[in-house]
Amino acid sequence: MKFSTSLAIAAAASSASAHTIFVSLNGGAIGDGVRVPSYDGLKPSLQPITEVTSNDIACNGGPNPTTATSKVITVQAGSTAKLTWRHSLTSGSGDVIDASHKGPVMAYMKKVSDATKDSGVGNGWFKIAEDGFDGTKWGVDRLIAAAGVQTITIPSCIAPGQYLLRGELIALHGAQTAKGAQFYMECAQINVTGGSASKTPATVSLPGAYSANDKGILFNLYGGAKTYTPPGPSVFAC
Ligand SMILES: *[C@@H]1O[C@H](CO)[C@@H](O)[C@H](O)[C@H]1NC(C)=O
Ligand SMILES: [Cu+2]
Repeated sequence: MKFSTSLAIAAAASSASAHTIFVSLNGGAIGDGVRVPSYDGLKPSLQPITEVTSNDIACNGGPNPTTATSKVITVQAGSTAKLTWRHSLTSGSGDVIDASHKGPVMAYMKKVSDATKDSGVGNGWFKIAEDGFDGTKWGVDRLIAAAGVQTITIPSCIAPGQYLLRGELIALHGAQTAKGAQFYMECAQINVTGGSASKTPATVSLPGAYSANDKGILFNLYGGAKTYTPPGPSVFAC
């Protein structure tokens, strides 16, 4: 009895602190061109964003003040980009996120005039990648198996110039109750070179694209569902 109680407390404590951060892009240094929280994510523990109507849903902030970075990372249109996720700013590749935190892993972009200054809040966002659920494994399972590296493709047909690149992971372990889904996101500052500008993506607003009752947000992870539709727009394709 005592033993199972302490186990339950340990499990609750580990899940409370078992969050995640998109810490770096394309093997760069942590926080170099990526707006990461200004503390290690452990003390105090990162707060997941749970309010989809909050401005913090765009590029984090609010309960997790982020550190500004003057770097803008050059990324070739049509190339592969690698977003590295870690439990905290000091975690190694074996500590990505608690395995209980199942859910989709996604990426969005937004064209901006100055990536170092734009808050990301408002219209202009389009989704470029989405890894949801294949009936067996979740995007988070694949992210852990890939040592925290989310691999996406920067569309070849967008206009060159500066963008915010927003990596997002939604943990659904508590999503069966309203506002129980946990949103983790950071924004990278990128300069896309070589885009053909032959297509203009339809865009959505953040906040705005999500509502608390979306099927992919108010979702029972333990209900035996074989399919899952992540929230937000469909993925932009060239
Ligand atoms: C973005 O790339 C273009 C084309 O190479 C370059 O002219 C511009 O200075 C770059 N801007 C930034 C902020 O890196
Ligand atoms: Cu967590």
